[in-house]
Amino acid sequence: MKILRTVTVPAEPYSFEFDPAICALLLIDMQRDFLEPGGFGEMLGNDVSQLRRAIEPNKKLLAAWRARGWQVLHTREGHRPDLSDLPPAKKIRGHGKTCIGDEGPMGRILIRGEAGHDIISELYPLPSEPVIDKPGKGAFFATDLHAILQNRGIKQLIVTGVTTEVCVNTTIREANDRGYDCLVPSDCVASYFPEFQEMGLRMIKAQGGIFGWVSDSEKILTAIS
Ligand code: TIU
Repeated sequence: MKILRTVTVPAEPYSFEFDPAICALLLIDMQRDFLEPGGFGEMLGNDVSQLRRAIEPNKKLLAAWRARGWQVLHTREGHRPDLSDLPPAKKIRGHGKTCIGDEGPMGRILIRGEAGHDIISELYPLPSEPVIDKPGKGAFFATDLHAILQNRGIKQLIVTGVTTEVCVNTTIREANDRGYDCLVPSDCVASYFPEFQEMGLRMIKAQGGIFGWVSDSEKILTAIS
């Protein structure tokens, strides 16, 4: 498919040009357990305010995408209630007192169907927006995301969500190897750790955009308005 580069976003390492017909907004793991006070993330000792900064910019970008009828997809990290898709190594990693599948502040931790596993109300998916339930950090591993993107003719992704160096970076690397162009608005992704936020973004745009492009939501909103 020929890409009609109709929108140009100032970005690093150079402008990102995209065709809205084949460019989807992909929101990674904006889940209650990662972002809400009292959730699993905070229980592990993380400062959720570091992540919550990304909510408002995501709301604006999502509203703009929806208003134009452009494609939106969401992901959630989590597992089957019987834990059959949870690698034992992932379950015991960290030697925490509470781990995936245990009863947490908002239901069983990272289990599909539980309150904490769901997406925050501010960015809740519309019925028309596919939600990809993923058992890993990358959104392409053990999911139907690639098939859905191919069926919809999507070749370019605006990737937002949490956390920058974990699920966002893993997904962008997977997407890059599958031939997708990825743009990351820096204010729409977040990490519990400021130094990982910075390095997570620098690793994407280094070496001529080794994994993709980095910009911000204001530049995207200006470019599409
Ligand atoms: N979504 C995502 O990044 N999952 C994580 O487990 N992130 C952490 O930073 N722990």
